[in-house]
Amino acid sequence: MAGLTRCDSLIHSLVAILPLSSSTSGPAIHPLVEALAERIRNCRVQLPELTPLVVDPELVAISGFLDGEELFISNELHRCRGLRKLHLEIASLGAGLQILHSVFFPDPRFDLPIFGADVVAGPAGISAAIVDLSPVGQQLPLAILRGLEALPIPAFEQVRELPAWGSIFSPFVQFIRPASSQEEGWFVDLVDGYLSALACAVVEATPDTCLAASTIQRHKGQLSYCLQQKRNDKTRGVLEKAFNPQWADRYIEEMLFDDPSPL
Ligand code: BLA
Repeated sequence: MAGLTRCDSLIHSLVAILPLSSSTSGPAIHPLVEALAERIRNCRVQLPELTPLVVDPELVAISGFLDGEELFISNELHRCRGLRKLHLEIASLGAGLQILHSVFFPDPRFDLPIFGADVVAGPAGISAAIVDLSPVGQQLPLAILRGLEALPIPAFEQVRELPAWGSIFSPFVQFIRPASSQEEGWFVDLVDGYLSALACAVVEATPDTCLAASTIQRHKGQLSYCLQQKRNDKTRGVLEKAFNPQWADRYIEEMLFDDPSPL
């Protein structure tokens, strides 16, 4: 993240960099985005040895105007025992677009999957809600598998088809367009279930050494997850339009899907 300390190219389109939280600035947050963020925070706080990650203050809250429309991105970053980076981002970009993005990246020494959730709310409502615990090896760790198998999957009306780069997700991925506020509530509960399964595994997990074959394989798996996520043209498209291509590139490489440190 150090590379983002000098975001000169980013700032040209921004008129203000304000150290404010999203709840005190910017447009009203969509109820699903708000509820999901709260749920993720509640799960996060229960993780062992949780500590905030030091982030460039310019990247904690990014605010400005583009063509008269308010832009706002807020980032919360932590680490805990077993997870190298817990990222929760809420963004409002342009006319009525709100995004909740959250990824928990494991420390490759631990046999843990990657938690990912993304919610995209447009003027016509939520268009995408996705959650997964994605494997970084051949398959999910057994404890995670058992935890997810035990979770009832709600009968969402509109299940969406994954894009080609979505081969990184597990068979338990849920990608839906919620059809009602009831379904939105189901989705929040589902994310809670995925996070609870992860939290149990985090508490139980013990690290392998840096040089263990299992660590090396999981490191490779995480690199490949990041690479595939960067193939999502929709994320890049929004950020490029709101800021500029260079800024979008650095933000994606260094904030959203930064590679794990070399072993
Ligand atoms: C789709 N992501 C999208 C869409 C937008 C964004 C605008 C299109 C909405 C739609 O298809 O209905 C934008 N997402 C963003 C932006 C950020 C973001 C700007 O997170 C961050 C600032 N995306 C993720 C993660 C997952 C993910 C962690 O970041 C999954 C765990 C998935 N987003 C995802 C998928 C799609 C999507 C699968 C649909 C892509 C498609 O259909 O082509």
